[in-house]
Amino acid sequence: MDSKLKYASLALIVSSFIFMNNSSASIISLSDNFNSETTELNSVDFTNWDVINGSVDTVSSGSFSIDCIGGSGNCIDLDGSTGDAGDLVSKEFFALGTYQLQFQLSGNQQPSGFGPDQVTVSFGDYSEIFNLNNNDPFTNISRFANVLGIESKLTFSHSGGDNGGAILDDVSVTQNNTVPEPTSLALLSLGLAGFGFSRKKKKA
Ligand SMILES: [Ca+2]
Ligand SMILES: [Ca+2]
Ligand SMILES: [Ca+2]
Repeated sequence: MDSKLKYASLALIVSSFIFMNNSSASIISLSDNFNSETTELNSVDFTNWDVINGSVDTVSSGSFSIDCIGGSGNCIDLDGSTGDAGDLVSKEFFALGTYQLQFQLSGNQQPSGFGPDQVTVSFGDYSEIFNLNNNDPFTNISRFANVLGIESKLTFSHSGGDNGGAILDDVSVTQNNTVPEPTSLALLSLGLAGFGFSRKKKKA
């Protein structure tokens, strides 16, 4: 085997390995249904979250006329009981990459008002404002976010503060490794091109 063919074969093997690596299954980075958290007003002690700029409540399904996902367990009222709605921020810093973010969000479920409510969700290059009326049912939101440049936390930020806020449940963040990076594809092409070149030369 001449040196060009050796080089081309090596490039092909290396690039194929990178390609296969990127095809591996997605990784769940965060998954929280809040059901193991303590039910209390103005919660501060969360496993996966910090509360800044105000307060949030951990409510059990059936209390305060709020139904959580599945009709049991707990969910989060993003406007706590201090008259200052909170920011719920992930403790985890997410590394650079592409992620699928999913969560369930409803209106405040209060028959007597306390709405409309506004929640801003931010994660990497993704930011979206949700405006919810009292009786808006849970909606499963699914979005892709790129974390570029620096690590990022996931933030749910509720505006205002009248102690009755949008309700959050079933948050998950999944790292998406299924799409090969352009550099890997370029390497693969380079490997194939080099292999073809060497084969031609050998024939001649
Ligand atoms: Ca729940
Ligand atoms: Ca509240
Ligand atoms: Ca409100």
